[in-house]
Amino acid sequence: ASGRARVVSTWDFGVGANQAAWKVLSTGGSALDAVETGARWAESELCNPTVGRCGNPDRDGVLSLDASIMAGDGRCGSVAALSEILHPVSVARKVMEQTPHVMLVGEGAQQFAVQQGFRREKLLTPAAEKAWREWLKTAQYTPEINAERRTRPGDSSNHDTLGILAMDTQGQLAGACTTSGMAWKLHGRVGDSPIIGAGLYVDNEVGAATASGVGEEMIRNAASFLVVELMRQGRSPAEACREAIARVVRKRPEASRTLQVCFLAMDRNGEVGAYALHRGFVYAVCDKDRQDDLRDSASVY
Ligand code: SD4
Repeated sequence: ASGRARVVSTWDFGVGANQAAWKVLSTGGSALDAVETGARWAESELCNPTVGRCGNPDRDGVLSLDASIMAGDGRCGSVAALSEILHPVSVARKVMEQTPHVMLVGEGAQQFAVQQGFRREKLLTPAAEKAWREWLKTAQYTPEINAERRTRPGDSSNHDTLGILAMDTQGQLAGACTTSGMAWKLHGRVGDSPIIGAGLYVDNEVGAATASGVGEEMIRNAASFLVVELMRQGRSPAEACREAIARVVRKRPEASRTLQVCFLAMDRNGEVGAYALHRGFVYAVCDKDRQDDLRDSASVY
């Protein structure tokens, strides 16, 4: 029954997120439930410095989380700068389903989460707090390329978000994105992950895209929307990601040498593609034939 169902996720930890999502897809569940389940796995089980409860805090020592969720029919919800709530992606889904809005931020998002029954809890780990105190000694904000692959929880790594895209047995698409954002960011900084069209975009007519890396570049280029629109014009997922990366480079050639930007896309036929600025971006693909497929993305540098 799992037929054409497929789920793809950013980075090597995407394998775990996909496996959680696959339990939903393989039993006939919806793409929307699948991506939420995969993102929840990353938020609570992963414990890395860039997603969920073990994330590194901002410059002021506050762990603030961003997440979004989108269905292929255009329904979407997101939260930004949300603190002390374990599952931002589920709050994003509540914003989508229980409010007339798309996005809630900061204290208002937290207030809404508590009203919806989410528990407020301290999420900053001792390791993350220690890393922050260490960082304070120099207080230099220098995002690293491919942080996740080189570091362990609590290290001073900077980015690597979970972006997850799924197609269910009915051919419906959905996506989600969840992150603690850039470590040591200014308090109040919002990245691309909760911004529909930047860190995530899904359209049943075409396909879905998500992003990881330095979010400012994705916002500047409305990047995930761009990838989906390029697929609409006939590009394959890989070509669309490559062209969007080229746009990022064109706009900021110098910055592009030191920042990582990664795109992952899946079209409505289940074809998957990716492209990154720098080497080292990997993504996980999962369907009825293989549940632990990890692929290397091509890159400019
Ligand atoms: C952000 N895009 O907040 C996120 C961070 C990230 O891989 O993706 N890291 O800018």
